[in-house]
Amino acid sequence: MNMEHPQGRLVVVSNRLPVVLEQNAHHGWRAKPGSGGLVTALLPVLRDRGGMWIGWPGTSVEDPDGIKTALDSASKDAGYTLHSVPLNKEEVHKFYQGFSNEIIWPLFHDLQSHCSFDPSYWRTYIEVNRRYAETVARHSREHDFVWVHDYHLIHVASELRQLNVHTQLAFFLHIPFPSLDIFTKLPWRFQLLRALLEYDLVGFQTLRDRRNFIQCARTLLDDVTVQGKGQVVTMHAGGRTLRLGSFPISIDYNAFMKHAASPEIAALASDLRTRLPNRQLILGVDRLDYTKGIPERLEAFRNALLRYPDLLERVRLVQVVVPSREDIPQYSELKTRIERLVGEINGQFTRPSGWVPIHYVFRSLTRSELLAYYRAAEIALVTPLKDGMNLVAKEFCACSIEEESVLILSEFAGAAAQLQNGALLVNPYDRDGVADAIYTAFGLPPAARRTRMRRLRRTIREHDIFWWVDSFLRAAIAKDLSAFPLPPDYVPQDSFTETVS
Ligand code: GDG
Repeated sequence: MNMEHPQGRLVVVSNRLPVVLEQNAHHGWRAKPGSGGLVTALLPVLRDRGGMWIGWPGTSVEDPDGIKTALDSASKDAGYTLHSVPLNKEEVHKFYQGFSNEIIWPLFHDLQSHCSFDPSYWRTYIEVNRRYAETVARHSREHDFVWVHDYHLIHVASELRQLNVHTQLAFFLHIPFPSLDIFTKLPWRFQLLRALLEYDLVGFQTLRDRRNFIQCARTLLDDVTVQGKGQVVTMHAGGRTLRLGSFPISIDYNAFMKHAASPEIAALASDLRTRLPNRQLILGVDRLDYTKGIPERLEAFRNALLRYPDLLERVRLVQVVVPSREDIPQYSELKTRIERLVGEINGQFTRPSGWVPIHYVFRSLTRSELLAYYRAAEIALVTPLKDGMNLVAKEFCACSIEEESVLILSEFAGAAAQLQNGALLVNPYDRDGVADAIYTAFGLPPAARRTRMRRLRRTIREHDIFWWVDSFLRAAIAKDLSAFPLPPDYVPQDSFTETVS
């Protein structure tokens, strides 16, 4: 057990439980423990000192006994306890789709025109956050360390304090924190800001997110002071003292690397490559989401084909779009827009030789298929309009076993702060700039590719998901914050390169 971590049990709270629930006509509900990066990283801590995970099981079907039995049995396999917070259909609509995904998600990604500021969403958000807090209060004890995740649950600490829970509470925001001008558009800006102050530690993905938060607090609240300037600082505000840190989330680098190097993935990747003789594979992998900049990327790709005819028949863009949040109207409109653009571009450039510039996949890939694409691709095009971090960029590098591929990365992905020394950084709105980067990547000699990719892989290997969990937990209790200097390769995203085309 790491003595530099908080010593009580770990209580993880997230919107969704890390399980997949299935209903079977004969055996009722079954819950399969999840296998995402966060679970993998937290598992050793949860098993070491005991702990639990609290969240919504992902179904609005009301069968509390059936679901509890399934979660109890999954808990035995998982090595930690799963507790569910049931949500009915209206709560899913107003708390999850509404306040979380039609207000905070677009606003925090700088897209206030996508927000629907319905006051009833706010009321349900508070009620549901209260329910999560009650579940935490029911199951936790005095010295537990409660770690709440993400924008769905900002209010949990505030509710817990009202329930007289005084254990250590920490929060990590997986998405960006917006600048003052954008944050102040939120009708509930004071409430949300004060709610964050109720935690003892608040973690952001990047220094820029933390700086935005501090600026909002300084402007909206009285008597705010901040001490320190490293990865973790101390803030005094609203009569409370808390720590604020920048913890860029990461991946299980070794697991990705080893799986990508396996004979299974090597064979799948080589199969993909033989279907593209003499061509470079450019890969885009994104959830269906307007923050990911998919139409902008397709336009930039079209621009590249128009401006650089050398690329014709020499590249293929594989764009994987994973279905997500299709119940929200803007997401189904986005799907239609992407499909229209793919059709247009393919119609415009397809050659009699059989070359089709874009291969479009609209489904979730298996992990093996995804890794085969990562390993086979020469270029990854990761161009979100704004992203908390972007794990696809890191996974692609980890799987680039031959180290001969190129990452083109948006300046507005949190990952750019760590990866700018090896990636080709672009402004995703700049169609000429992205087209130039595609052409540069296409022509980059193997030695230059290797130098860049090695730098990227080293950074990700040294700052993997286990480093992330460890630094977060240590930041919660460290006596001396000078033990958290900024990593040397971690540069705030304050400088932008002028591209002249
Ligand atoms: C949020 C923040 C932040 C994708 N397609 C398939 C698939 N994936 C997996 C990837 C990756 C994950 O989904 C996507 O993670 P991202 O980080 O890229 O993006 P969000 O889903 O928006 O995540 C983001 C993250 O939280 C963590 O803090 O980085 O900024 O928005 O792991 O591998 N997995 C499979 N098939 C697919 O087709 N199996």
